[in-house]
Amino acid sequence: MEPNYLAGVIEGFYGKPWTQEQRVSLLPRLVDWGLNTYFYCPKDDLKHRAIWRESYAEKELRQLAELIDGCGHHGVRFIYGLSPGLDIRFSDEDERTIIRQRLSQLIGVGARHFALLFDDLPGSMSDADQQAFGSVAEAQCAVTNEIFDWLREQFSESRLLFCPTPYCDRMDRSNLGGDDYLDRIGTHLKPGIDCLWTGPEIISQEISAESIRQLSDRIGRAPVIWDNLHANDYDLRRLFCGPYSGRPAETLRLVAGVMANANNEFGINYVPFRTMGECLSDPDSYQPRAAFERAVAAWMEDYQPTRTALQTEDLQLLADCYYLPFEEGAEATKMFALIERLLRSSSDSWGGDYDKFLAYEQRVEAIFEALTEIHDRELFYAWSRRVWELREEMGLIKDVLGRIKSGEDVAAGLELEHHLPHTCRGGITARLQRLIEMDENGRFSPA
Ligand code: GDL
Repeated sequence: MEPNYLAGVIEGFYGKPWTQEQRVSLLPRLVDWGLNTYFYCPKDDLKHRAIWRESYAEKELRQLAELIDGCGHHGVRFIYGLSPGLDIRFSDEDERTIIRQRLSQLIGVGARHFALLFDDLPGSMSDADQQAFGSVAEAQCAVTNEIFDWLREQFSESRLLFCPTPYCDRMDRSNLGGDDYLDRIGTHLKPGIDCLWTGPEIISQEISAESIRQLSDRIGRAPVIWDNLHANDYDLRRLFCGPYSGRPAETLRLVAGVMANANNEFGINYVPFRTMGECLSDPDSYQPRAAFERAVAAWMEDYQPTRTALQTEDLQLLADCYYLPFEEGAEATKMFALIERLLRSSSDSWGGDYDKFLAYEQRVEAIFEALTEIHDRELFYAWSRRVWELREEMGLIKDVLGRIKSGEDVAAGLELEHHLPHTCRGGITARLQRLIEMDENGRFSPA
């Protein structure tokens, strides 16, 4: 991988940003994993987006300075992202001055690379801006180009990244940002500015080389992939610790970089980042499952026990249960199929499957117990509510299967000793979810 290829991590999710300690601890690992960039743009750092005009207070700035120094020390490129799109007045000169002031504050503590992000916006602008620029794309380009020139006058090597308003094929098809948005970017955005892109979807299962070729023709440059494969801010129940996958070697050669937006839960990103590093270092021979198994084994270093040790195969089962957006890992797939079979068949035909289920149930229970005792409390907290829920469901299934096995008629509904009415699967959101059914293909209908 040549050094200008942006390979790294984006802290770019909605929700609670990582702590300073977590970010600093990430840097040497990035280097170990062959990654070279850390991109700071947490949506809920107020000064990144909601109140983007306000400079950092001294204490906040000191922390960023420490992080930038840390990046310098480890040879990791630091990129600072600003999202002025919610309410910027493109035609107002003062607004550009404010952007320069905001970036200058960071330049003052060592930042050299920046991004202007225009994602997750309505895609329209004021009448005054419409008159001045004619289109959202041209307005965004005018501001970004001006900042680019200003930056390059000071630092000839600075990178400036731009996130378009339609940042995946689906958004482009729905005409977000107006007619010919991406073609206008191709015409008006200065060469040398990088353009971010998430693929066919916001969360893309696959990113084909052909889709990148078509996009590059339109935007007049090779995009940098903003990869949301392991981001989990959109579904509170999930964690993703499956291997980096779905980006063929040819795709990776056609882009100017790949950066992964991450799980909110910092500690859960070990396998995603490590496998991405492995994939980018040698995309032709990369094997996701083998890389995953190696990464899980290495991840055991984070699970130092106080009492009972977690076993590697148990961590792998857990990681299989919280794998990728579009698939469970091998062992979780097997476990689910087993449970489905048991619940949908008569107990006469269960054979040895019931005992296999009981073994899984006990394993989940034991995994939860072992997790509660690890030294790294943040890592335990990252897992705890999800694994608690998994354990609860496994326990509930055990109760139900036990009653079926003893010949009880369960069709009328069971009252279960361990699950008092209204003390599980409760709350307004869960009730709302029950009003709308979702089928296997993710299609919705009223229940
Ligand atoms: C998005 C947001 C990102 C968020 C992700 C997953 C981009 C460019 N922006 O739309 O902040 O974490 O989806 O929900 O991806």
